[in-house]
Amino acid sequence: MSADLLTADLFESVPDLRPSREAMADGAVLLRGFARPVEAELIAAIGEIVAQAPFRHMVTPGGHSMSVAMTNCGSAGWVTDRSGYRYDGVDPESGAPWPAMPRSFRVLAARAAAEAGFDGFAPDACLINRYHTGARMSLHQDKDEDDFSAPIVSVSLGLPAVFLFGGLQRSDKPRRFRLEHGDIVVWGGPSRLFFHGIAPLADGEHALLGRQRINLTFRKAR
Ligand code: MD3
Ligand code: FE
Repeated sequence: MSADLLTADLFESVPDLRPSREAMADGAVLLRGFARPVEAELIAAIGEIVAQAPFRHMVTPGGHSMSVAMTNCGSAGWVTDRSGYRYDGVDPESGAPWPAMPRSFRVLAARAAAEAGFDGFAPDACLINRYHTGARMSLHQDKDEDDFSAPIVSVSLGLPAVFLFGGLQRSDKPRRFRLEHGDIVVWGGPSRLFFHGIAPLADGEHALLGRQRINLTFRKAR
């Protein structure tokens, strides 16, 4: 048997680890594995941010504590409390500015956005969400930003999650997508204001992050 045929047989049985692109909706592009080459830098940078601005369970205007723990980096951070949702330049827990957005974050977000057709994406906010087993995010729209013409870029790390992707109306039946470690999604154009959420996180163990999922959400807030 020729060496070529043996090689072909071998690769037939091996999972395909190359990044791939999939359209989820008009303006929404899933870049599978796009963050994998920089996973170690991202995880190290998250550790430095969390040392300055720890994860916390914020309270919604309705008085419920969120199951997802959050922190931010960048010149604007998304916060919620009894008075409402807003972007704030300082961490309300410390009164200090949010940690600066690491260069590795900015470069990755801009590259992913460009890959999806949005050149010149310059996020000023990065919300960092941490999910433990059972944590979820109910269906909502992201509309606290000043400019909806900029996309949102999200990076999934750690345990996989089921992403719920609806439409412009809350009543639109959500489709389900599995988001895995290293996946990036760019949400722009018509999908920018679509309702979306995350189903309760299933328990598991991730080789790099253990029993958690971390999501980075890059926005142009101001
Ligand atoms: C679709 N976070 O922080 S990221 C959020 O995985 C949020 O933690 C989820 O929704 C998470 O607001 C999902 C993906 C995401 C972010 C913004 C979107 C999807 C979006 C805006 C419009 C449409
Ligand atoms: Fe959202």
